[in-house]
Amino acid sequence: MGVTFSQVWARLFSSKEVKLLILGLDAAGKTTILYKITTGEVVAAAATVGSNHEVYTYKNMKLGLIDIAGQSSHRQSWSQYFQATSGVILVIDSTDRARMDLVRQELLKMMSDENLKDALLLVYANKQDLPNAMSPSEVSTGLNLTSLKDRDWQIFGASALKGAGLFEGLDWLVGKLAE
Ligand code: G3D
Repeated sequence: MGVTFSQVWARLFSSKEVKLLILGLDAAGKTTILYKITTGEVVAAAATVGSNHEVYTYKNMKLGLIDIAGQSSHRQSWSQYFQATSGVILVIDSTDRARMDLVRQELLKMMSDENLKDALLLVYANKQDLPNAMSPSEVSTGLNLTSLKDRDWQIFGASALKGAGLFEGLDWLVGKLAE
């Protein structure tokens, strides 16, 4: 998966958006993360219908962040967004032990999609501010991340509410995109 100098140059300085999808089950914290990153605020938002799209320039990279609704009825249409995606930001509610298996299955499904074969995977183990949250390492085990072959992935503990961990994750992603 070689990236030439001219590709890096184009990614860094062209006005083209780097497409990043924010995915995860409903109530994982996707919309909260989108607006915490782009506005610095925790914005009270109604449940996402379809998607929210924000453009955010970070470290000279123009990121097109697309937060897609995660209810089961919407998950079937996730793949419609996959084309030309550079990275997936998977948001996990770290307190939601009951649905870890479901997220793992959804992750496997999306990672096997041809349109995402080169996409980076950033996982936010969100809601770390809550006392019953699984640690990032527990979430990683639950998702079986180490089984993902030929995939650049990284997991970060995060709290969208407190703003913790979000930019550490974004730094990793942008660093990888610039490689
Ligand atoms: P979604 O876009 O993935 O569906 P939302 O999820 O961003 O709408 O968040 C769902 C609920 O989780 C919201 O609470 C939101 O405030 C809360 N939430 C998001 N991130 C965190 C976090 O890091 N910690 C805690 N404690 N809560 C978080 P409401 O009450 O509005 O439904």
